[in-house]
Amino acid sequence: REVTVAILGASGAVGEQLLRNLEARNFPVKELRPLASKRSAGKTIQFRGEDIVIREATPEAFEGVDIALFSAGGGVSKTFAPEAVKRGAVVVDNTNAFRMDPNVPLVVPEVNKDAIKNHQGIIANPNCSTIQMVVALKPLYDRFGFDRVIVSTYQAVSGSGAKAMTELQEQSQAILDGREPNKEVMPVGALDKHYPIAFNAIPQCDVAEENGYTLEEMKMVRETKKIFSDNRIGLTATCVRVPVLRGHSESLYVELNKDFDIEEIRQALREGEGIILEDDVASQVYPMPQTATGRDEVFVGRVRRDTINPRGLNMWVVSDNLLKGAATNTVQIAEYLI
Ligand code: 11C
Repeated sequence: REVTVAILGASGAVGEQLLRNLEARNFPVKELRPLASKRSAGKTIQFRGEDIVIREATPEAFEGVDIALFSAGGGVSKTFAPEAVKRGAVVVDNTNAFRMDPNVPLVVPEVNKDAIKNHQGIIANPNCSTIQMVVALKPLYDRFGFDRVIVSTYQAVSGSGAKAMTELQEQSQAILDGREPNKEVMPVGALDKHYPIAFNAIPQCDVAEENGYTLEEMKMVRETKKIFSDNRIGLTATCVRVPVLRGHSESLYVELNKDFDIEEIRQALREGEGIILEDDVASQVYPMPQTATGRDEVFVGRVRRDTINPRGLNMWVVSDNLLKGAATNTVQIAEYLI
């Protein structure tokens, strides 16, 4: 069956990848309806070789829409998701607005696709750094179990949107030219204080929470428990922004509940859905953002046993944050819907 698909946030970094993903996966689109704020309405996007004008998002713009893919910020989702659902659409929301709502499934198909069928009109797409981590953890969870995960992230600027990508490029050029770099977006656009991300690493992704962690770090903690439906998972995260345009990297330490042979771990990862194992440090084979960019899979490497705890495992996980971390996961959910 062919469906009418709305994309809210069509002119953004993720919106662009949603369009390319629908094309690449031959999603059965009858009508594509790009929507955005008043500011971006009137611009055109390209879909299957046609120019389509972006319409302003209004409640009425969702009349006749079957599936609505939202990626325009949490506030916009809160305003328009109920309006779209009221008009019969199913919303796959890429923001933080509904993720922890008990009535909203939070889905990474490789881990919990069965949760999709319990939706009441809205399905949430997790945070990008959570998605790639849980895909890599899933085969280990199934075969060995774990209660303890320590993750440190090395996140690309595209996680903060298209403006952050431009900022990194312009700052790099300015510094190379000996000019003072402009600082307006990183680490968090809405805050007053900004630091250069070019030639730097900033240990802050998203705003601070009261417990001393950042929102990005607490998203990883909360979302992981919900996706695995397991409140025992004790996860701690440190999220760091690095001067990379696309592709989040993560260093994971996992304490497994069973003894393991390292070859068994590699085999489990090789067989894991959506995972590509690139693991041979002696031959300099490991995942990197540059080689993961433009790919839909989650890449895992540097798999090794902890030197102290024989049930401790270290690994390195990389994925394109705009694809599996956002657009690909969203479109996969939409595929299950139809
Ligand atoms: C980042 N993970 O890299 C964020 C971007 O909650 O969907 C995605 C934010 C979200 O800054």
